[in-house]
Amino acid sequence: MPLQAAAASTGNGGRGATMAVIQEADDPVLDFAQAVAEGLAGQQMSVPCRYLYDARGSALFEAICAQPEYYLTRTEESILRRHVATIAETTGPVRLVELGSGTSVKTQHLLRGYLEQGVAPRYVSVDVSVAALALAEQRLAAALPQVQMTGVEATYEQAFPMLRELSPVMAIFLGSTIGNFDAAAAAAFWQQTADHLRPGDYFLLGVDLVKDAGLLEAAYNDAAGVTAAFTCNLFARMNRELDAGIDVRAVEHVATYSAAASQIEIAARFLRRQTVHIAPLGTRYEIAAGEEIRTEVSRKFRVAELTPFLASFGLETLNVFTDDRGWFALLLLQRAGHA
Ligand code: AVJ
Repeated sequence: MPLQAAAASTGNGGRGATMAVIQEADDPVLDFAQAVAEGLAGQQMSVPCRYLYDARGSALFEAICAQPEYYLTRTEESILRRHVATIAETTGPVRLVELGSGTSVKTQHLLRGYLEQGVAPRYVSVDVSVAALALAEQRLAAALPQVQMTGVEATYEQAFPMLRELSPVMAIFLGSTIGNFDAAAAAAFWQQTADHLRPGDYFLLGVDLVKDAGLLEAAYNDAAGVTAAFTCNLFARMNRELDAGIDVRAVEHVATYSAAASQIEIAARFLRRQTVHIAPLGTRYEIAAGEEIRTEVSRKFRVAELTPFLASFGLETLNVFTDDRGWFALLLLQRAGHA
């Protein structure tokens, strides 16, 4: 598919940050319309989770990270803070490329670790939300003006070729975002990663670990209802962009843990029968009362299973950093082989 690239200064006073916009030439609304249409046509209805992150969805996700039940962000941040020096020492000077960076809050700790080693890191941040990138850049320019940041609006697939060009590099994939991929998508992701990293390059991976189902379900059903609002925003977005005509008040967030699949499964349950209109395509879908549309899976991992799996793609685990409770892990990986 042809790519259109455009770079524009984001006007932070010429401090050297740039925003590169890599976007498919397709109309993004049409893209969303087609994804929804495809997802609603299947047996098990679903919508790809990346569409959760429009400007409002990205803001809601940030609010989720601050909820008391959502331990993931805080735990990962504490692990990162404790081990940045080791990570920076191990990799030495590398370019940092973060996938799905959101607003890059956690990454600031990492960048500080490199600065403390006397390395002024080059930081490339890749996200599908241009709003999140702009916010990240603003905050980073204020907190760490020494860091040269480039924001890239792109999907992971679009960003992979950059890794090879930026080597020596450390790719960064935090927050257990990898958990959004089903088994096939994860295998494809790791194959692509291995193909695009050069031998000796690094990968820093954050994963949420298997734990008590009650703790997991609480994290995805916060009392303040922010996660529910995040799920429902996908349907509000359909109304805004596709003129879908959904009564969002009759759509309910459902998140349950499947111990058999080691994953949280998130869906929107329609409380009454509704018609979803996809205006750009001129199509309609009837959703019956009680029917569910899957919006996300969030897989949970066991380090003892993950490391041999990653090794099968040529990614060696150099370190596993975890918290005292063993709730979350940061894996420092290195692409094996000789240059
Ligand atoms: C950003 C995919 C890591 O799975 O925990 C949080 C998304 N969804 N609450 C996760 C999410 C609902 C989050 N990831």
